[in-house]
Amino acid sequence: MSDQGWILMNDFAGRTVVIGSGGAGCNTVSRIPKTSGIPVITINTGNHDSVISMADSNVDGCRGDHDLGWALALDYKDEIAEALAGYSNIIVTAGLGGGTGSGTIPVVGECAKESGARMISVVSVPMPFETVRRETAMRQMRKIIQMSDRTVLFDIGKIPSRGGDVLRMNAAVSSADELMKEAIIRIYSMLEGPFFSTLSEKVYTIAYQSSYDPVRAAGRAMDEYLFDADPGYGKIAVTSDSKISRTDSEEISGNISNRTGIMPEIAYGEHDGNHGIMLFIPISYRSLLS
Ligand SMILES: Nc1nc2c(ncn2[C@@H]2O[C@H](COP(=O)(O)OP(=O)(O)OP(=O)(O)O)[C@@H](O)[C@H]2O)c(=O)[nH]1
Ligand SMILES: [Mg+2]
Repeated sequence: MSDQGWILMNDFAGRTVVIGSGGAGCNTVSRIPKTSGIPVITINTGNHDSVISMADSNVDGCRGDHDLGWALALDYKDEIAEALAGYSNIIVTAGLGGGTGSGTIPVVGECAKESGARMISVVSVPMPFETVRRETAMRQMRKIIQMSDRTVLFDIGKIPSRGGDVLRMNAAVSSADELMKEAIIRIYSMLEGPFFSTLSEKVYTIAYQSSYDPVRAAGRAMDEYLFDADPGYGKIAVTSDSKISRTDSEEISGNISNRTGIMPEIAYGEHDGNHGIMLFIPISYRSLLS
């Protein structure tokens, strides 16, 4: 690695924290292995064994009222700011459509702005049959996109199963948690390493496939956009948790650029064996904001 690479890594290493807020956010971050060494802060309303527990233990959530979640988070802003102090990168995750998670992110965003940290939001929108929550989530999402330096969006209703069918609620939710956790770990390692330039656009969706054959995994991941992604827009980032040979890497780049006209950036890990290939695909967020 070049000298410059080391300087970048030294500048950023240990500077990233992950926040899970609300029921969905806390569930997602609980999947991050303790052995990863990733610092995690949980925020919830009432007694939920979270690091920051807003309101009394007899209160059980904000019942979908994000104004209440926001007002509570403002009351706890000092605690939140203290927990975030010293970090330059904040990855915050929540399921939109509820009260606590959706209400907290803007306050986390204010704390980030005040301390000069950047905020990456990893958020999901509810299933289509959760009609009201989904509409609320779409409105909340616009604000979150505007406040965040980068946003990664998951549409729980579009999470495909292995066989290609749409998943039932419980399976879709736990699948979303797993994918979001995976994305958080990848973003964490990008932020701690010299790769942040890879996420150059503002809004992303992700697609994920795992296989012993990285070329096949990348090909199949292209069929799994989890939001209305537009692969013809901006950059595509590919990460793998394992080593990829130069030949495989060239084949993946070739396949993706043939299909989208975009030459992807590939960042891969150090492990041997099974390849978990994740594609970060930019969304033309202007259409989401209109
Ligand atoms: N990924 C994931 N999503 C969930 C889970 N539970 C619920 N959701 C989704 O996330 C949305 C928000 O739900 P919660 O996370 O429970 O809401 P909250 O932030 O705790 O807000 P309040 O309970 O209203 O204070 C729901 O509409 C669901 O679509 C979960 O365990 N994991
Ligand atoms: Mg809740």
